[in-house]
Amino acid sequence: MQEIRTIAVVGLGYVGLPLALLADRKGYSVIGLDVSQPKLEALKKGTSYIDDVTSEEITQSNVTFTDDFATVTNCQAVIVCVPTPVNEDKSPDLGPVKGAITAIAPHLKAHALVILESTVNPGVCDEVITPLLEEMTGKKVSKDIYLAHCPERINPGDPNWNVSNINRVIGANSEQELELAKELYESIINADIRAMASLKEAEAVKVVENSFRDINIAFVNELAMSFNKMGINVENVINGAATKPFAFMPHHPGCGVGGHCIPVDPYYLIEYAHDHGFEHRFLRLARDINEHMPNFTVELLEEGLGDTVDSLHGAKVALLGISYKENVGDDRESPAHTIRKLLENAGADLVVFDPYIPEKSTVKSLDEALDHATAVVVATGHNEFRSLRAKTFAANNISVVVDGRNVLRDIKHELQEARIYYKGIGVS
Ligand code: SAJ
Repeated sequence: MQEIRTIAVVGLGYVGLPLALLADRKGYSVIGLDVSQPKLEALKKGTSYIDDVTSEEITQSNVTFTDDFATVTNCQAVIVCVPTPVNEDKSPDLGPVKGAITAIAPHLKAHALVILESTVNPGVCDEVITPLLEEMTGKKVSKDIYLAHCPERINPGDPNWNVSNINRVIGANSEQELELAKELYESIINADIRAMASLKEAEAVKVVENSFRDINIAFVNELAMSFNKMGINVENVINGAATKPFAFMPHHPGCGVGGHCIPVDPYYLIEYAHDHGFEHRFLRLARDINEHMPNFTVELLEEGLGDTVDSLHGAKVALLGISYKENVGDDRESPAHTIRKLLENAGADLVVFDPYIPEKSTVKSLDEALDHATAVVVATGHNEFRSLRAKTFAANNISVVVDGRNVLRDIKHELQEARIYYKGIGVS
């Protein structure tokens, strides 16, 4: 078993770039591979495009950034960190993963270790990647070439948890591959690296942990819609339940579930189980509930605007937030896109503002957005929106506030005193 000195990281996004920089800091010779010229140009200029990575980290690193996949021939390990989205019909899209494996395969040396970090359903390593690698290299996986799965765990915007300190699981189909991969990650990451019994088990861990999050969010979203009818404040109830020191994990309702992980990963499990004769009714129902939340949010706005058939038509609405998550600029699968479409289709006179995504905003500032509007929908809990006060809404003649992230619930009474209609998600 050869010593690992040079590592290639394929895919330099919010997963791969921090990993490449960390491995470099740990003394490995690192090649950062990506097909995106804009990314490579930014990296070569020392400019970060990832919120959690500073430009200084890039300029101080020795990582070689390139699109030349032939450089893989110098590597003892190749870590694949490319996206695993879903298609329009929610079926898994393994295109980027297959593309990455196809690009590296011709250049892999004997006994090179390939590690997949991308989130996939159980079975992808055994049934897709292994045959592709063996066909393209003429080598036998687990014998002449090694394969392991170490699902990524990144929480963008998290000030405490990052690639250097988050526990990981690792799976492989032979002791030798498992040991090699475990040692590599233990030399890079200062956390528990848990060995699973197979590739499939490691794949299953990731889709399970993210499906767990999706169903828990769906649970509180359903509660929010129910409590909205009963006039019960769901956030107070959740926070009350969270005083129980065991067996309760608080989640919070909102206008929808976005991002590259939570709304996507359950479909990988749903599809694979379906192909094996099992229907994940519960996971599908959770997805349906979470995908309905943008509609529920728009219904709250219609109520606030008088709840007539065309109360939205011509309504001057400011949509605050495009990003799927507070204080980051990432709009993948963001529910704000669905809300925007619903409002545009209803003929609302809409402006959109997200301080983290100016290129998709229609106005340049929060002031400009509020100046235009008579109604506001908060779709992302950015700090800039959390600090809004009733007097600001009143000064802009705003009469309706729909709080899609319940981040203004503490000024609910202030708003109501200023005769401003306030509705949160399960908070009224
Ligand atoms: N959301 C809710 N209610 C909640 C929590 C989240 O509506 O109680 C919404 C968010 O607004 C967002 C979406 O769900 O639109 C996803 O939120 P997230 O906090 O799960 O953010 P992500 O997608 O960055 O999730 C990452 C995930 N990390 C990986 O998949 C590697 C996830 O596993 C983590 O659990 C999550 O970070 C985390 O713990 O914050």
